[in-house]
Amino acid sequence: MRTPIDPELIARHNASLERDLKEDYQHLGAVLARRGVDLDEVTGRIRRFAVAIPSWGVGTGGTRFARFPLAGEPRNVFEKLEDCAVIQQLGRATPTVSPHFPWDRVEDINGLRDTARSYGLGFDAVNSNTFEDLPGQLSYKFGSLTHTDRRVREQAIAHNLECIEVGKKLGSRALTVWIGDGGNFPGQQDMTRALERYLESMHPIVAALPEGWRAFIEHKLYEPALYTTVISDWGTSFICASQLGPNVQCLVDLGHHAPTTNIEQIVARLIQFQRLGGFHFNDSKYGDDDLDTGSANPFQIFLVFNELVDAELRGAPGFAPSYMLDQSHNVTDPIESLLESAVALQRAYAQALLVDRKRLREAQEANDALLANRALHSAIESDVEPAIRMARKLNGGAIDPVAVYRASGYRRAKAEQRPQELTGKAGIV
Ligand code: RM4
Ligand code: MN
Ligand code: MN
Repeated sequence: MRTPIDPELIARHNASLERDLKEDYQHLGAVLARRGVDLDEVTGRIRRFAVAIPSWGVGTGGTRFARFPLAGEPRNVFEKLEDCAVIQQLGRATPTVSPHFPWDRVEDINGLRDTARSYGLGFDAVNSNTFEDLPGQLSYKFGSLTHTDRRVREQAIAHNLECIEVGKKLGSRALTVWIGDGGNFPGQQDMTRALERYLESMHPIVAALPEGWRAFIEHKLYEPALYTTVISDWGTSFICASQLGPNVQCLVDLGHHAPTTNIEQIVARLIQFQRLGGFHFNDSKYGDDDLDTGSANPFQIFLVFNELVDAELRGAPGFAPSYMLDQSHNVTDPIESLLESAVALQRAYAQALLVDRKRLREAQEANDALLANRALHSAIESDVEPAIRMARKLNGGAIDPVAVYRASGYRRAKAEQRPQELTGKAGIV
């Protein structure tokens, strides 16, 4: 297997941290044993936790105003895979990549699959893109799957079918459909007819899904359309999934709701009715900010994981969400951000595993709001870092991945090997 970071460097760093880790781990084990929790069991679950890297996330993002490229950032999907391999080699929580087409389009799809394999990587959901124009195509300026012009709808359907074909070759098992369709002015779009056209367009896409595949419908409140958005909320997403078939589920992007929305409640509902397809994890303060997961509001991620762990432990029927990140890194090295984001998810997961669910249930049944709330808070008060570090070490990664990454000089080397062309292009990703 190809290892972009020198394994010797990881081993040396780990050797210098091993003693402290052992002590910290033993201490945490003793603390948790007093509460009846088996630390090794928690560590085992963390070891099996996995989240996909978005291929678009390893490049530097930007805002509507400017993009400040990072020297040595990837210039094509093969270089993106190399960066994803670094993240996986050090962090061991991100064994798959979620590709985006046409951004990642290549002639040799089998070559792409083999390159991923050579790094020990696989592919998660394939993302279609009908929110941008390509030269020589009909324009998506006024929509794609819901466009008033049948020819534009057909073009958008054909693109999704192509994504499925590519995904089959890559070993993916899901298609994520996010459309930017909507309107900027009251009256611009007939809301009912737009949704009818969406369903009509989605039927042939769903019909083309191979056995065992799922389609994920990703909703988003607004942007790029600023007055109406066709798939604006989880209600619309849920209705469409129900209309389209059992293999169509909802994808929750953490940044795609109004600021005060109770996202964990949406998650609970989708689990209850077997429509939770997956996540695009990120963090935000105002809107679809695409900040690093857990960097601004880690409690939100914990509350989502509290629902996920509850479903996992009780074996909720049909519960198999696909975990993916969807972030835009404007001021950090994307590799470092993605490493830290995967850890933030492991932390939320580990903390949710520590919730005393029996005590929580008893408090809920007795309407003891204070004790019920305390059951959640005592879980996040525990320092689970030793469990996360131990899981990473046991999985063959670095105890301190960012320190090893910085010491490796990877980005400096890439800056020489990957000279950039300055495009001056602004953009969200
Ligand atoms: C959208 C949405 C999609 C992603 C694009 C790049 O806001 O989150 O998931 O594919 O951005
Ligand atoms: Mn997303
Ligand atoms: Mn988004």
